[in-house]
Amino acid sequence: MTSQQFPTGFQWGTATAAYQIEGAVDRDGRKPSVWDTFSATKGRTFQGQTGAIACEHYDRYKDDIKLMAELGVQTYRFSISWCRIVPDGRGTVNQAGLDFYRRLVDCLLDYGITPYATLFHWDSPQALETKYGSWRSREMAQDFAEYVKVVVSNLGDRITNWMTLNEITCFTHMGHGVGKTPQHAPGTKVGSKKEVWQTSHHALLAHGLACQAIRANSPKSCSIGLVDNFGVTVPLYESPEHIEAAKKAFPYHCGNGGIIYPALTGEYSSALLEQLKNDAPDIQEGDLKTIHQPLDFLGLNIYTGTYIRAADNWQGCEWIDFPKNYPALNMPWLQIVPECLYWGIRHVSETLNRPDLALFITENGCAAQDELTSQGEVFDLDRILYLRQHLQSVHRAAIEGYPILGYFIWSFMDNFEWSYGYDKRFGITYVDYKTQQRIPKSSYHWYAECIRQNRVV
Ligand code: GCO
Repeated sequence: MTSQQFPTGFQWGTATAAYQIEGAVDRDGRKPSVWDTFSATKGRTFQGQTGAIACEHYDRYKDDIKLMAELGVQTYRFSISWCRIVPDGRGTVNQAGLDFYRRLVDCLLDYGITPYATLFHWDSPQALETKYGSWRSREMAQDFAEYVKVVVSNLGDRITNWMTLNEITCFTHMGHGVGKTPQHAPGTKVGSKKEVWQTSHHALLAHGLACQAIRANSPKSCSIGLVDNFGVTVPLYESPEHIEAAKKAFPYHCGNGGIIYPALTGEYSSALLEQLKNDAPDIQEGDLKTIHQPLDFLGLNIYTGTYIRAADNWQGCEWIDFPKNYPALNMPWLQIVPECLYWGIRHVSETLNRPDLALFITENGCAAQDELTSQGEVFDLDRILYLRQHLQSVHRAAIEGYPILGYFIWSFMDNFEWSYGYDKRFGITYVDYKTQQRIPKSSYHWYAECIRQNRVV
């Protein structure tokens, strides 16, 4: 095996999400999501941009999938929009919505690309936000499970890799604020931290009920995962004491102790509960058992990390702030910490004590200042630098024997970056939003070569 060679069978993929690429928001029976409402609200997104048109993927999916096939990916992670399938959130099923995803998946399968479907990527039906405050209510968990049952019953003959939810904190903690305007939809102010934590608890319940719905309704054997953007604590120096410190810090990261712990261990971390005290969510009898469903894999959305060193304080560790000019890419939080992928993988296996759990990097990538040359090309050498270093970190975990089975670049093409609108470009394919032309960037060609050689080039 040459250097940086991945094990045979390593799966190379790419990822997108419905509201970020599809457009066609009022087509074929789809009804508004909370992101339609949020992005149409003055001041919530960059220049008031919305996903109404996005990349017109709803109409252009055949050409996009052809471009994915030319890239050489074996897998493609996309999300299914609840608002296309059950437009009112509950009740009537929209056949045209199911038909769209059936066409999309059949096109993938025709090219030999394996579909990985995320059942929820933040676009909650507005009807349920209006009816009962969406994730602020326990009802949302049951309605989500009913929607999942519809999808899996109808598409489970074609899709056998399911991810329940994408990044719970981003549509709960970032979508509900105490005394400040949230950055994400639904953009609701609530009265206490406890109410915010109750929204993520309801999302965890939804995850558990969805796992049960998939297993009960899939016409074929399938694999089920959760996708999370947990906070990766990275040892400042790779010595036993600082590695131990990074492991001690891990459960204190709120998204870790409050999301990944209940899902993978059946308990909120004691470190978090100590911090939250009366702000902890109300947990009903049986909730944790419902949440702690067996999983076939975990999806890790990791872009950066936090450096930790050992300290003789009560926690035995301390966070190290980045120096002023620390290298970052084109997002305020995108400091370059390539070891974050290696340590993220290790934390699941060791800190969470789940060496049994298959892992995928379901998102990794960066926004960059992509500019078209006069020849109509994009030499995104900064993105290649970022991706090469991060893939080397994945490679290290793979050859050390950790169960990392694949990698999905975020993202296949430039798209609607939530409150940043189209101002931030994460794609390995450039999208000219005036013409909807797709232009493969240098990173696309570089990634194609990695896939061809099954190694980091
Ligand atoms: C996320 C979302 C993606 C983002 C990407 C860049 O992880 O926040 O899953 O939808 O676009 O991560 O921020």
